[in-house]
This record gives sequence, C-alpha cells and structure tokens, in this order.
Amino acid sequence: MVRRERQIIILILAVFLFAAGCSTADTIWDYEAVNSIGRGIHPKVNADASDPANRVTVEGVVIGGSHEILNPGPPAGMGIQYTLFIQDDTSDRGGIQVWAGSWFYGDPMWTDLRQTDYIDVQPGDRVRVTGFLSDAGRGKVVINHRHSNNPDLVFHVEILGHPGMPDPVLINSVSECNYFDETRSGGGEFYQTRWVMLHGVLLGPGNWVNNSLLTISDTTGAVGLLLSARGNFTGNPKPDFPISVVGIFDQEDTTSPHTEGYRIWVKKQEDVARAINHCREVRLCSAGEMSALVGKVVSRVYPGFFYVQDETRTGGVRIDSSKIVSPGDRICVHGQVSNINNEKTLNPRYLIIQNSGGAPKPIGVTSRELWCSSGLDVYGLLVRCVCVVKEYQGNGSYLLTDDAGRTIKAQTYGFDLPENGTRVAVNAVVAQSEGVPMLLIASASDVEVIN
Ligand SMILES: [Ca+2]
Repeated sequence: MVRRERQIIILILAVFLFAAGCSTADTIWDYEAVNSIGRGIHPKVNADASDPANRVTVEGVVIGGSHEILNPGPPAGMGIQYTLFIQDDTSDRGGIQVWAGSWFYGDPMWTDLRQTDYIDVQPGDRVRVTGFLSDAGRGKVVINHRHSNNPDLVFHVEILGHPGMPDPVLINSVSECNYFDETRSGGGEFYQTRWVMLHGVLLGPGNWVNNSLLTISDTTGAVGLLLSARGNFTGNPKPDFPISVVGIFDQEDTTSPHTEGYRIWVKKQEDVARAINHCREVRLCSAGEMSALVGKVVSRVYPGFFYVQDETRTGGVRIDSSKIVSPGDRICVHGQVSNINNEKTLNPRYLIIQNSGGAPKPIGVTSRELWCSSGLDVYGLLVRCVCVVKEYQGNGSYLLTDDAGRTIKAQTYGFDLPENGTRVAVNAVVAQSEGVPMLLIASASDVEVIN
C-alpha cells in the first residue's frame, strides 16, 4: 500500500514537473512578441549579455541557409556576413533570423568562428542556436553577437538533422500580410520569418537584378519583394505578367514606429512563377517555364502523377508528383511546365495541400465530347462515359468502343477490365494518345458493369 502511494505521488510529481516545463519553455514566437511600435518586448531581448543566464536556445528548420542570403566568407571583410532564417517547425507560427558581421572580428577569428560556431548550414537543416536576443530597431528580434567581438557573445549553431524544406504557407492576398498588428493575430508580424507563397501579384518599377527591392501588388494592396543578393535573377527578364512568389516573409523598418517595411525575400529565380487562374492555361505555357495554380481540386491519383481540375470543372491538368494526395484535396502548385507525349504537365517545386473535401463529381460525356466535336474541351477533366470493352493490348492498356461506335483507348493501373464485349460506365480523366481519346482509369471502383 505504501509502495503504491509512493508510486502515485511520484506520478503526480512527474505530471506536475512536465506541465511546469511546458509552460515555462519559451518559443521563438514568444521571443518575437512586440509592442505597439514594433519593438521586441520579451525580457531576454537586449538583456544584459554579461549574464550567461540571459542566453536563449532556439530550434527550428532553416528556410534561409548560410550561403543563400548573404556571403558568409571566409575571409572576413566588409559585406561578409553570416545569416540564417529559422522557422519554428513545431507550430504554424514563429521564425527568427540569426546574424553576424565579419568586420567586427576580422581574420583569423572569423575564419575560426566559421568552423566552430557560425557554421555552414543548408536550407532544410534542423538547427539549434544558442545566443543572445537583440532588437536593433529594424523591426525584428534576432540572435546576434551584439556587434561585438567579445567571444562570450558569439552565438553557437549546431545542426540536428535534415528534415528538408517545409511547404510554404499560402497568403491569400497582399492585404493579409502588409499591415502591422501588435497582437500578431494577422498581418506582417504573424508571417514574419515564415516560408510563404503569394499568388497573382504584379511587379512595380525597379530592376530585375540580384539585391533589388521592388514592390508587388494585387487589388488589395502592395508589399515589398527583395531579390536575394546571392540569387540568380540578374540576366533573367523581368516578368510583366502576374506572378506567384515563394520566399521568406521579412521586415526591415529602421525608423520608429517599426510597423512597415514588410517584404518577401525571394532566394531564386525558380521561386518566381507565372500565376495562372485556370488549369487549361498551362497548355499556353512553354516547356521549362515556371507556372503556378492555387485552389485546384485533385480528381484522380495515379502512380507518380495525379490530375487537378478547376472548382468550376472548366479544365484540368496533370501534376507529376509522388506526393500523397487524395481526390477532393484542394492544392496549390508552383512548378515547371513539361511536355509529356504532347500533354503539358506541371512538375511541382512547391505543392501545398490546403484542405480536403469531397471528391469532384465526373462530367457525363458522350463520344461527341470525347472527340471534341461538340465544342466542349474535356481533356484533363474527370468524366463519366459508357463504352464497350473491345480488346486488351497488354500493360494495362485497352481498346474500347464509345457510344458512337468509335474506338478509343483506356489505361488501367493494376487491375483488369471485364471481358471483351462487356458494356461499362467508366469514371476517368481524359487524356489523348496519338489523337485518340484515352481514359485514365485510376481504380476498379471507377468501372461499373451495365447490363
Ligand atoms: Ca516585426
């Protein structure tokens, strides 16, 4: 009995200590709290650096690596800086920048520090950083060395693993991110130092070169776009059409109140895509071009690819990706256009699953629509049609006879169609094979025998 009571007491103590531990461990989000003029208000911000207890430790996934944003050297010199952007990967909020300037140290100390503390880090690495928090009046709480060469103020970076880059979060319109809100329930402070996507924006004046700060806007407002100095923008043409951008949400506002200067810091030219509204517009893009769609519905999933279509069932497009999606998922995709057997497809660089709903309903079609003789273009769309099984050709391929007696093709994936002569109603995405309609049948449940 005594032993049992002791066990219970130990258990209660353990739960209490665990709960206490959880409630006192501050997160990146806590460290980034601001007041009404955008200054950091966490007690550790700008706290006495002679007291080691004022050091903080943060962990997260690196969305801006040591060589992507600034030139870290060595050697040391003016302009040689080390920076990382770290996103909290345990929640959907919070991120922090770390920064060091080589000219405060000089060689050889910088060369040493680049081996021991300010180490090379790749995007997608998970890191732990220990150092002092600082708000130097630029709109951000960061971890830095307080612009000192004191070895006690050096922050330490350690790589914990490599989970890979997170998916960006979609910002639905500029008006969601270009304003200051002290509570951080929305606006720029909510998105600060997070990996984001903004779709359907136009570029303002300015040169399309590395290290150029431009503006992007939609009908709801404008926000900054900073092209990384370490990027590959110089030499590429400036897009004169709506674009989709993926980058690090950042702020730089050096005058009080620090409530403006929000911008998306884009790392690479490939993170800028032509923003299109309808799936069918992918056909108008050139192979190799980057193109982006948002809010499209997954219709059917196949080995190594799937199709999405417009909510309005206007058109569809093939997405070449093995990422796990299900019919009814609503996705955003930003990727490169390819030409596979005369069909324009997208290879995602970024793919966001926004939410899941019911699978889309197929459109009932006849031979006229399958052969595009009714004026309706059904390629890439989920359809339902009645056919007769005609002939198996091996490797899951079949010939069918459509309702007008014309021969069409079908492709199955790991299952058989009923025997020749069987009349079936089929749900399938329509593709084309050498000018002939081809039904892509994802599963046996999409085939119904009709008597
Ligand atoms: Ca801020």
